[in-house]
Amino acid sequence: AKEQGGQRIQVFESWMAQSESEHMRLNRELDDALRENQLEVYYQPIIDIRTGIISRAEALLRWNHPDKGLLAPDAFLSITEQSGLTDSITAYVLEQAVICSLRWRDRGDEAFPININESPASFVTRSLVEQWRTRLSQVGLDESRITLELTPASINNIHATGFNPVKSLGLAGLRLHLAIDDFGIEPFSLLALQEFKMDSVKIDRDLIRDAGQGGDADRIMDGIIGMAHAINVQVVGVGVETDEQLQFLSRAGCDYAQGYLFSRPLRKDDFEKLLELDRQKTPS
Ligand code: G
Ligand code: MN
Repeated sequence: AKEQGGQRIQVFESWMAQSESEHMRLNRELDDALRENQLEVYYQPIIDIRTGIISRAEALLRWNHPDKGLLAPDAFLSITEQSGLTDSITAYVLEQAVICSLRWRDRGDEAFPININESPASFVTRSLVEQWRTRLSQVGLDESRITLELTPASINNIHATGFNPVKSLGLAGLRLHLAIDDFGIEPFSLLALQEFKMDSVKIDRDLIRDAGQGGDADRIMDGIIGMAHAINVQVVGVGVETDEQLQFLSRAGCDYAQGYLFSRPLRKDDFEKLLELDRQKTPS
């Protein structure tokens, strides 16, 4: 924080513990990855619990690393956040999501709703939002079809700087939907639900793990769902792996579920096949 002029907050990231050379090497590799199409966006379905059908997808960035195999963002994003590559990666993820959203129609023949994570797409700068706005209007994609998932840490950061993207950048005007990721396991101000006009919260898989056991986790989730619904915020359960967890979420009135019980994150083509199968189902 001092290096960057002081009077600011800098959240500790794992890359800071790595040596400078390791950091630089990864940066160079990532630069190659972008140019050599080693980056790929996977899609994981998000199911409407009431009807049982796929209603949206989360876009998840993966890096097909030549030596290390398939890498999830945790393994490399904290590095990109510090590099000039961020904007290119952001643009790449958005571009992929836009193409798929336009290609995969929902049941009402509207563009398919897709969630993007804020970490591969740190959008909270004016220029980035402008870039997105331009791109979405160029392709004629209704902005509300793209949802941005923000982490509590990033909401805290935004809060600490006194900067409100909804007000300052007119995100409400842009009509992008916002979701809070990792909800329930990291601290953040509940006021943000209101101030940032969140559309949904995603209950973290650490809480979902104990769902349906009749313990405190159930009561906490009942509370989260009740609170969210009282202010018109929808709830997604993440990391749903068992029927028991799904049954609990259904009873508790949770709106959406995402997890291995339904599907792992899939490559674009595989997701498309899954979607075709799903379309043949009648909503329950
Ligand atoms: O924090 P976020 O919601 O963006 O995390 C999504 C990640 O969670 C993805 O990388 C995905 O592979 C992983 N994931 C998705 N569903 C499940 C699940 O049912 N169990 C576990 N353990 N991980 C999951
Ligand atoms: Mn997410």
